[in-house]
Amino acid sequence: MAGSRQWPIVIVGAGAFGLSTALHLIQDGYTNITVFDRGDEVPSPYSAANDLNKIMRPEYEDPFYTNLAIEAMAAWKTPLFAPYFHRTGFLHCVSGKAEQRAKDTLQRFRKAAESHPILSKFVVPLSSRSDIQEQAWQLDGDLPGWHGYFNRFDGYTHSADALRGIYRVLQGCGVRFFLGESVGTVNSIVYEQSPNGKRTKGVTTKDGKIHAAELVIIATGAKAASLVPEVGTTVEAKSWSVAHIQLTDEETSALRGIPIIYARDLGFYFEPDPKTNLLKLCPMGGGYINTNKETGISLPPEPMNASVGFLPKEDEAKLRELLRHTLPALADRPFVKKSLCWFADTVGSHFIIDYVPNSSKSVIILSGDSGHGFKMFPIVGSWVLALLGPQKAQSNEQWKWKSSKVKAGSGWGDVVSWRVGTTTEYKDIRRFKAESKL
Ligand code: FSA
Repeated sequence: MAGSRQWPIVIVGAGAFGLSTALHLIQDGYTNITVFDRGDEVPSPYSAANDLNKIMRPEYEDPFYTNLAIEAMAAWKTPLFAPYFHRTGFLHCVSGKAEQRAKDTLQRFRKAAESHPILSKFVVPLSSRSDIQEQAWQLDGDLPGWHGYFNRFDGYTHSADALRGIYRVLQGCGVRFFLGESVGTVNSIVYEQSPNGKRTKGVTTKDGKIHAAELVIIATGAKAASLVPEVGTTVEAKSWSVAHIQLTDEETSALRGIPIIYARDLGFYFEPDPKTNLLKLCPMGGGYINTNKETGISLPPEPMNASVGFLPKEDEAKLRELLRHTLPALADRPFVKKSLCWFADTVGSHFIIDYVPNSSKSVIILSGDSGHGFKMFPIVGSWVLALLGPQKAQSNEQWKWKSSKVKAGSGWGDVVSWRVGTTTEYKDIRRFKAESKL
């Protein structure tokens, strides 16, 4: 029966958007859910959320997202998600050398936090080195010209562990998982003609099987255009560097509880992970795209491990400066576990949560995390339930299917207000890697 809770539903992608959707569907009584992922395990190496941690900060320049992230924060505090949320606070600054654009962005975030009825009481202004050291005594660098604010409401999430934890819950609830290159790679969505265009019948996988479904949900992030070519250039695979420092037990212990240390012009880092003693850092920048000259579409490079093991030299310089300003004893430590993390970027940084046009409402696309999606992990699936509701339509204009009139390969990260720096083609930084080996 159409629309029944017994519908076979296929979710492609066991990342943050896919798993959250499976969770909400199960909680809503759907009983026949199958999730596919090319990776051998969850967390999948293909998921942007397969990462030590992600920032959980509700203040946004746009009040809509601020309130949404506050809703997500409440969900992070529930028993299912609480083990993965750490409220360390968010020390959000610019250094004295920051360009005006970075300072302006900081001001907008600060205003969003200071003027919000829930957030305001958690915010402390930071105008000097000693103000900063009151919130994070471990920062013994000069903190040259650093200023901004501290928000005690905020923290970070352990994203890989959160994916793993929810995956286990879903397995226990009877969600089926097909993982790995052969059984988990979905090659195509199968359609049949219907009175309103076409309608899906399921998906095919690399091992030659057909899996029947009444509803197919594509949650493949930066790879959205591979299965739904109509996405075209509206989703741009874009990446940012991630690097880590391997600390000792004592160093991890000494840094326990530090907030996220963020300079909008340089980058940010997190409290070290007590299990692995890894301290994760990310530089700020316009990101890297991988545009196919013929199609104009940017997709993550293949094979996936091509993005692992290097850090562009500009990014390394930013991270070393960030450490010199804040924790100089670590400034010259080797970086380990270096990689690029590929996101699904959209021109306005809005998510895409909608039906694929002309699919008779049988295919849904979830994409466009734009580098700020993981904080919503606990609630993404509720947006899918809303789509399945009586209206069967996305009522939020910003999350609708985007038209394909975006200039190909434009690397619009340059114009996203909260980023500083220009977008570079991935092939140009790979060239640097080859040179650096000589
Ligand atoms: O929601 C957040 O504050 C995450 S920002 C992380 C980041 O690396 C950005 O700094 C970058 O500009 C890009 O959007 C990817 O995500």
